[in-house]
Amino acid sequence: MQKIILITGATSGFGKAIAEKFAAEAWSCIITGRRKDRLDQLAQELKQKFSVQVLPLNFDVRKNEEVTANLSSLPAAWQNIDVLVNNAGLALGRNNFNDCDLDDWDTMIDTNVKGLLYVTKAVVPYLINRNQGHIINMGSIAGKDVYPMGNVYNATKHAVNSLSQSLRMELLQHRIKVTAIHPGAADTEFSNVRFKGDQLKSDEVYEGYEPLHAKDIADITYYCATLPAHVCINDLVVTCTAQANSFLTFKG
Ligand code: NDP
Ligand code: 8X3
Repeated sequence: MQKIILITGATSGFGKAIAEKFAAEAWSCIITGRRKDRLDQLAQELKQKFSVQVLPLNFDVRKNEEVTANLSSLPAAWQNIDVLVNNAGLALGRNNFNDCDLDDWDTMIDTNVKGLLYVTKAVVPYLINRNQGHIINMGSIAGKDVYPMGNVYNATKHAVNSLSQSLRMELLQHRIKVTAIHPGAADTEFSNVRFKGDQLKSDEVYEGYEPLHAKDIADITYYCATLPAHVCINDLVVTCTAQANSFLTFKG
């Protein structure tokens, strides 16, 4: 019986690398995201390269009706989910409080917090049914401390940190593991999205040091997901060697 992983936000960055890593290890993958062309292409690639089962589900995590329509009545063969990775998320803008855009705040809160909740609510019944499972939430170093002009993004990742702790306590009785991974700066499409396509601004974030790469987070996620049943990494902060915390990176 192949193990099954569900990864939100698999169309780029960490999510895509996690799908590739688990598929390479013969896991069946449910991959999700809004960009259908990328999702379908990744599904094709994983099937061809690794001969695994892939179920691409195209929805927006901010819309609970889309989340439930896609996840609440999965085909029977896909209901035995072993690992859920709540990865979909984003930052928008990096401005002083007074200069921030209200729509950006709404989008970050709706995606990073409410989206994670909607997906988890839809998937948890499958895990409870089997009295086993593992939820891995993608937090951030920004959810462990804060940095100037990170205001609402920081707050959403603090919420992920807090929800991970609550879920861990409340799902203990069902033998469900909850891990929160909190990465520092990584060179995915994250900064391009944050700066709304301004590639120069995005590139500046990673100048002068080697950041984390998506593959690093994929390997760490795989390690967390494949520990023995009695072992759980609850909380894991990981940065590149040049980064001490969310506001101090040595660019030398
Ligand atoms: P990317 O921009 O490369 O990937 C983000 C993924 O999230 C995409 O697949 C995107 O898919 C998906 N996504 C965004 N909004 C939605 C939505 N409304 N509905 C469904 N899917 C959505 O960034 P990363 O890989 O870096 O980010 C992944 C996670 O890691 C995020 O939660 C981010 O906050 C976190 N993180 C990133 C760090 C970094 O420095 N890169 C460091 C710490 C944490 P699509 O657009 O197709 O919907
Ligand atoms: C992404 C890392 O430091 O840019 O969560 O917020 S940071």
